[in-house]
Amino acid sequence: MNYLRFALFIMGLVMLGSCDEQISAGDSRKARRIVKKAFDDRFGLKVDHIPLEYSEFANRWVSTLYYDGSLYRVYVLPNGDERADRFQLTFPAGTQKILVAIVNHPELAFEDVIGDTWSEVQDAINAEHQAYAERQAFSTPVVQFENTNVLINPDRITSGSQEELAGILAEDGMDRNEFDILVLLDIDYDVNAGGFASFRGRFVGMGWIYGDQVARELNRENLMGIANAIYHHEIGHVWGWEHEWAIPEGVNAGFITVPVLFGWHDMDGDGVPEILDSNPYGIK
Ligand SMILES: [Ca+2]
Ligand SMILES: [Ca+2]
Ligand SMILES: [Zn+2]
Repeated sequence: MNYLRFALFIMGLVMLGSCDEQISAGDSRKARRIVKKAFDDRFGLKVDHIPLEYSEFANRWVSTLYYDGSLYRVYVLPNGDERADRFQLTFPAGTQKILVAIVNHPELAFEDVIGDTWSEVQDAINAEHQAYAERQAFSTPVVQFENTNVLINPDRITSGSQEELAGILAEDGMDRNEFDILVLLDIDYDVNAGGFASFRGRFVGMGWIYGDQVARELNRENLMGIANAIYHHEIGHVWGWEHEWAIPEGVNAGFITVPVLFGWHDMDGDGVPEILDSNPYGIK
């Protein structure tokens, strides 16, 4: 036996030896048992209907409960360990008041689209949530956005921080606290800045998200992409979404993750999605 073959033989033994401990994509029953125990041991929650999805990106199981003002989150790692956390944050439910402050760079001419194409794509986001609720036979959409768009003169923006924006709003007679989430939309065609939001924060920054192959104009397609980035991706972070959570397929593909992880699925069969349900997830 040469050294290489010997090394492979040993590796094979090691992998076989640890196989029993692995929680893989196929082990939903094992993962469910671990998650159920974690919710009970860590938080005293006895949960019958457990949201559970496998993350292909992170190679771990993800479970979330939006319950009693907190997001309870359990990850099950490949070695069977669990990571349980509890966060207070904005829930992905109800009518969310969004202030979109648009930096009015003269070359953009955003004032030409703010009242039509821009508000159309914002309405399209609400329509996606309405269509989802109809498919699920819910009596109301789980989420709707009530948008207020304001144009801000570029010379008023220096840091682009949440504090600066809140100060500008105050100068203009608006109160930051009247809005659930603030969005600063500052587009510079020369910079593919993308967007950001801090996990559990209530502030989203958004810039130009396209490369050289995309026309530098505020047409419907480009604005729809920007709206998707704000209302699905970045606001998803505000609600606690992490990049590696499962990605939806098929009819739910507009959403940033599978509905069950946001509490948007009716798991106990009473017709109400768990996040709006007065007795959700079968919790006792
Ligand atoms: Ca329900
Ligand atoms: Ca229920
Ligand atoms: Zn992100």
